[in-house]
Amino acid sequence: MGAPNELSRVAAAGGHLHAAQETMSRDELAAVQLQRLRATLANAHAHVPWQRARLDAAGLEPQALRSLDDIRALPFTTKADLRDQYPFGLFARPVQGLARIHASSGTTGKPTVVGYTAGDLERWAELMARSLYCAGARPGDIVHNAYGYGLFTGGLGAHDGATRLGCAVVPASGGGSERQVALIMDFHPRVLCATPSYALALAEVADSQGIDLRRSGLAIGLFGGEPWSAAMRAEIDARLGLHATDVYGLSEIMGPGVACECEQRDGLHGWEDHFLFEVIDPETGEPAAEGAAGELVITTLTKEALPMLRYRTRDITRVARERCACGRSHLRILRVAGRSDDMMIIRGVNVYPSQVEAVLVGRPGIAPHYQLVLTRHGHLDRLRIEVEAEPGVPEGRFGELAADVIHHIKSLIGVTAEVAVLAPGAVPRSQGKAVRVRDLRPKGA
Ligand code: DLL
Repeated sequence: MGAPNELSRVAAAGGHLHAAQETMSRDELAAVQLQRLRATLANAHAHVPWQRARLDAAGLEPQALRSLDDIRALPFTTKADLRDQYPFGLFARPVQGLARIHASSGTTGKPTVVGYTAGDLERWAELMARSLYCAGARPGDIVHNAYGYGLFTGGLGAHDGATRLGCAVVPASGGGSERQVALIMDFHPRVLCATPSYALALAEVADSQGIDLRRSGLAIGLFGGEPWSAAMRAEIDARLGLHATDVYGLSEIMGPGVACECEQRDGLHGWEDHFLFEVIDPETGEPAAEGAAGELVITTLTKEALPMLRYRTRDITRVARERCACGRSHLRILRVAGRSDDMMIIRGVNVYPSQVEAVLVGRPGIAPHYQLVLTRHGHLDRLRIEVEAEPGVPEGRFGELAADVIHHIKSLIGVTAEVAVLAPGAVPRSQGKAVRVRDLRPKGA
């Protein structure tokens, strides 16, 4: 098992792909941001009637913008706005001038549609290459890309970034896990890109075939697209023998590569020369106190086709602005705990799925596969946790394991949950983003 050596190799690698941009002083960054914000507002004002109306109503004259804070006069943009303007109403370029269109299906109604000019794709590839490098990938690496290809931005986003960095990409996409494991063992990629839940699904398939992925030569993982806990990271590090790093992004803003961890793994560097980040109190819309948790709001600074102004991500996080030990000056987005949409309220206690995950993963006898089932009884919501026993645990012990999980959920999160320990393989596996919550509560109640 080469994990410790690999870790020191990653730590020793250091360096930055775009050193001038990644290490500039915060004052320089702010100056770049202000100039780009003016250009972005001008682009939106000139080409998107919906944005022009909002900018005019807010009295924001793009070229007269004096400080980054002036943008607070502008109302937020939400997913609903994108849906209302379906499909191309927020585009600042005619569709004929675009190079690519992506869409996310979402759970309700119309998909969210996003467009890119050739220049937007260039910058996305650069930022994803920067992210890969930041995580420890290097030109010449083989990158096994198990993000889904298609309308989802994960596959093509990681693909273009790895190509830009000078890597050889294996465009595996999601699914066909046995074949993926075989390819990983035969090709010896140094880098794996996948959702964290799919990385774990690959480890499980390898285990069931008696294959040890720690011997594959994988050194670095770039995992994102869904929330994952520190406990899940430890599990993935151990089972795949690599250094699992967190990468964040969303299609409305660009796709993967909006932010990425460096070898310190202490928050994700949000690329501030291309995005303006705010953290707000989701209730009031006011800025959260410095360092406090809140909803991440992002404004694009270099997007041509789809300039986004104050987009409410629904992602709950905190940011740190001190310079990181890696030398990068760009702020760090601390692990995204979850989306405000995914927050459950169980007898008055706010709970995110990732908090439950942190309790489950690594618990003796329990496998890291779970789903949360929400039901309503009278006026109260109830939480049922479906989790699997590790292979080899006799069924006679399931009751005792369930009692242990109930106890730890109560003492660590403060909620009472029902727990069902199921046989190995009973929880559906993901090929992309895992479905963590099954909400069986009556709609509209
Ligand atoms: O998931 C883009 C992406 C692909 C990012 C691959 C990273 C890797 P969407 O499908 O639009 O785009 O979903 C975006 O996924 O608002 C978060 O709620 C969640 N998300 C993405 N990355 C992370 C992460 C892609 N590292 C939504 N941690 C976002 C937690 C994440 N949540």
